[in-house]
Amino acid sequence: MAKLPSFLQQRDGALTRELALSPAGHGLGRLPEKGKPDATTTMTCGFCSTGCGLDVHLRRGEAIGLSPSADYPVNQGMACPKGWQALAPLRSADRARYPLLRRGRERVRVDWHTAMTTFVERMKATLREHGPESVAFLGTGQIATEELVFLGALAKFGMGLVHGDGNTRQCMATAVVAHKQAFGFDAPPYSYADLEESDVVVLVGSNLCVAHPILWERLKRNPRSPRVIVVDPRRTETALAATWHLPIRPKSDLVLFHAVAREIIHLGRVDADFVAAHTRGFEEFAAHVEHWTPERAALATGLTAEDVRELGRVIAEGGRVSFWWTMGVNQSHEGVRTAESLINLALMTGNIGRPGAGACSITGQCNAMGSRLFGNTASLLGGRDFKNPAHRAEVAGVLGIDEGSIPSTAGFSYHEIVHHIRHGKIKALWVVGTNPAHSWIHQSGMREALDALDFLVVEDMYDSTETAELADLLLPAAGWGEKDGTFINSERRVGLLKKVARAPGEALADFSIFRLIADAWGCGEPFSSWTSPERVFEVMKELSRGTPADITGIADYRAIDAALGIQWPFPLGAVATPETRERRLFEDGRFFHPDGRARFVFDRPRPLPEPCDAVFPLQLLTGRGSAAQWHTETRTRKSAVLRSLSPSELYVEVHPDDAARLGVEGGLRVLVESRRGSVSAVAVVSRAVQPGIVFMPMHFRETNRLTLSVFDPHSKQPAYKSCAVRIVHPRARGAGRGG
Ligand SMILES: Nc1nc2c(c(=O)[nH]1)N[C@H]1C(S)=C(S)[C@@H](COP(=O)(O)OP(=O)(O)OC[C@H]3O[C@@H](n4cnc5c(=O)[nH]c(N)nc54)[C@H](O)[C@@H]3O)O[C@H]1N2
Ligand SMILES: Nc1nc2c(c(=O)[nH]1)N[C@H]1C(S)=C(S)[C@@H](COP(=O)(O)OP(=O)(O)OC[C@H]3O[C@@H](n4cnc5c(=O)[nH]c(N)nc54)[C@H](O)[C@@H]3O)O[C@H]1N2
Ligand code: SF4
Ligand SMILES: [Mo]
Repeated sequence: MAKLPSFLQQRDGALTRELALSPAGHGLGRLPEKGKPDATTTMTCGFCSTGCGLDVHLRRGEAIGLSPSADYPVNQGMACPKGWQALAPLRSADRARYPLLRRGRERVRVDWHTAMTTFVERMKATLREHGPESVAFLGTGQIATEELVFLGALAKFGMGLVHGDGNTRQCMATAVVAHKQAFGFDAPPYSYADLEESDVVVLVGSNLCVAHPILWERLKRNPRSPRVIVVDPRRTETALAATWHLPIRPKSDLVLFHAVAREIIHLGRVDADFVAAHTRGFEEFAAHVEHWTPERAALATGLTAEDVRELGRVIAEGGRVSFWWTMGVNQSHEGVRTAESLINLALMTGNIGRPGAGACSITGQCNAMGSRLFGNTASLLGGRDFKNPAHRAEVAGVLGIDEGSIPSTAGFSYHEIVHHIRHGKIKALWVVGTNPAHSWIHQSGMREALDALDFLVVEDMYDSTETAELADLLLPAAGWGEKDGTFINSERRVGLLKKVARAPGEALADFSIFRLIADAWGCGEPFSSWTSPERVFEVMKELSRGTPADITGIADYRAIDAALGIQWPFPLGAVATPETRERRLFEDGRFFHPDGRARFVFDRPRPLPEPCDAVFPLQLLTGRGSAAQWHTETRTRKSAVLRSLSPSELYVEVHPDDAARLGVEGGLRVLVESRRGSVSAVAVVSRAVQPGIVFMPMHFRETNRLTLSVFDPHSKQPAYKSCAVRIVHPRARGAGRGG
């Protein structure tokens, strides 16, 4: 059996049992014998935010296979390749099995006691020497909500850290700000059933077929033969399957939607009753958009003025219209205003709070919603505001801590943390469940930052990620399937994850790692009752009481299981029935601002931060490459099935006209260069991109060497989807020599 630190044995029976369960041997974690399953349990998929239900088939309590749940309301018997392969990443040779401590160039195995002692001594020494702002953390949208609550509370209220952010900043920050400004709370208003009840579905900057394939399947089940309109500069899989594709010029969405709003006003099709009863700011908005004629929009977007008018007509006369957006909107220098321009269209046409309607931000990671509500980074626990003294008092009351230990600001956002590491203010960083040395924008800046740190702690399932390899201390984490807790999906559904496999070696659930740290730090007192995820779920319920995301009516994990997931809100007294299984918000026309009204929020479009020029004449877009690849591929690369469905090499999509001009043929290895770096990629000549635009998938570590450090000013979200590049033929530079 694994050797346990003595304080751990005394303090935490649950943890002792967990370690005792883990096979302490070397090599692969012990796997259960294959054979006939003797039980089945349902849990939520751990990849994307769709949150499909998977039936995991067990033999003697351990997973031996899975299939999509037929009765789960989200996926109704369907799963994408990642879901089917969800168990495969657990059984991989590069799983982190033991804490590793850097000694010079080597990383040596240490026991948990040494790991915790080192963590505490180094972090405390840094804080003593350089002050409370010198240590920061980066979290994730891919661990259980209970773990996120623990991480955020421990770091900010226990350890006294001021700065911490999540990888959801890369992903959802824009939607969060847009929701708060327009609705008064970070509340995606829809349920997936709305996809099946719309007459017109407008998808903006969303490649649903690749990024949320099961939502695309739900849309295909719509019996109303909806018009599906895709606004995307690329002719994606989704655009090909749509009824109408608008190949917009990148980052011209805001102009387009202002012009569409103007068109609807000129057609006399504003829902004046809804606007008068439930919104504020329409007059100012109408005056603002009057400047954006279809002709001006045509110039900016590359569409025709008739396209712009037609889009206005279709939305005005479409019946039930829903607007869905993802990273093509969020990851922009003006993402928040663009998201709000879509919300404005829904509000002015009364397309919200009724079946098949809505302004719908689709989330990314399995628990991005949990991170937004309970991560304690940009928002105070429960979707509250750090700046609000009443909110601080509420949280202090629930946690039984001193109000003074709650900071009165949210602290630095992700890019500010990176900036202050590079400039010496932040000296130590704790990274949990994210891989910034691959995924962060403008990698040379990130590498400089990681190199400048005195102490880097990485808590991950694998010891081989780009970030883990740089760590001074690696904490081995259990993954999805190896621990209990809840996730919250895009439609606000709380679902369960369960322990159906043993973590390898001495890897521990993040929850247990946070327990160890709390005790070793000497700040465990407020968390002394937090002995299991379900105990923390009780705390989450209290934290949610009275907020728009109130879940005090969810009795316990068993109730979530029985109801097949439960959407928030679910306040005390709510009853789960088949009829309430899929619910949308705002059906009563009341929004979360104190006056109950939604706001029209708008601004002038701003110029592209890095326009193309004679030296860098091509605009680079980045994003998801295939349904089988997940982000930095630490997990999906471990499945032979998923590997066989994915490209093995970095590629760049180039339009045939550009390829001809450059003398580039498909399959040729070229250099793609921006002002920040140069990377080698295989050319794919394709009409999926417009002339002047190239696309590269984010799943290869090289891509972010090219991207530009630009952020939306309101959400601080990185603008991954536009920078200027050039393509250099190998003959010009000798690129690709030797293959
Ligand atoms: N298979 C797979 N699925 C995933 C993920 C994954 O890694 N792999 N990741 C998950 C996560 S965390 C996220 S956030 C989501 C992301 O899901 P999506 O946002 O759908 O995926 P992306 O490919 O990043 O970007 C979507 C589209 O935005 C377009 N776009 C770029 N610039 C613009 C623009 O200026 N205007 C418009 N209108 N469109 C533009 C791109 O051409 C691209 O097709 O996917 C989730 N699902
Ligand atoms: N160029 C470009 N870059 C992008 C994007 C883009 O469109 N273009 N998209 C951005 C977006 S939307 C996102 S969300 C980010 C994603 O960026 P990352 O968050 O960096 O990507 P992942 O590969 O999902 O990293 C998750 C890490 O957590 C680990 N992990 C998984 N489960 C657990 C667990 O239970 N516990 C612990 N401790 N670790 C775990 C995995 O092994 C992995 O190392 O990338 C962003 N980067
Ligand atoms: S669509 Fe998303 S949640 Fe559903 S199986 Fe695929 S990765 Fe999992
Ligand atoms: Mo994301």
